[in-house]
Amino acid sequence: MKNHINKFFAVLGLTILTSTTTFAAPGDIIPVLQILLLNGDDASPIGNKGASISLTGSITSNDQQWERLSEVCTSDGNTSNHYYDSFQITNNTGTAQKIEILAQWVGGANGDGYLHLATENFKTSNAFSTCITGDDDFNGRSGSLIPGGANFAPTINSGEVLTIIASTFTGNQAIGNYTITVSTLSE
Ligand SMILES: [Ca+2]
Ligand SMILES: [Ca+2]
Repeated sequence: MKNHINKFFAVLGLTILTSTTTFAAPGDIIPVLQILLLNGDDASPIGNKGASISLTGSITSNDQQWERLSEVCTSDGNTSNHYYDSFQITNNTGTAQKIEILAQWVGGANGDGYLHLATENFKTSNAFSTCITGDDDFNGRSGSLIPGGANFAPTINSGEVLTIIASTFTGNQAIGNYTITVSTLSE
């Protein structure tokens, strides 16, 4: 069984962690969870200049929670009860790129999302030190945009990995589906 799973992972192009290569019986749910976890660790490559990629997800009551920071990465007076998803992007274009990140919160009337960009090693425990910038509202509450307001267009260096955090304005609120578009600026 272990060999079959190893081959399955190999076909998917995923690396198996040594500590997780011991599986039990056929039909075990563990391999499925493992695929999801490993996929989550894969950073999505941004496009070349003028191109964009899309990331989709949903903020649900099953998501992790954090003390959602402000647009300038300071405390927003929140408690640690804001649901969030995180994505990693990377730059394989061979040269530094400026990017724009647009989140569209399409989950209905309660879709007041909040967008942040952080360094590769973002965790809820080091959010203050890894956060780069954020944005609450763009075009009303239906969107968030980095750069937004007085923010700057972030640079992602060649080979660098950054973390995008999709979250909410209000605590304990599952706002549903969203789409995040990461555009590589032409300038
Ligand atoms: Ca989610
Ligand atoms: Ca918002």
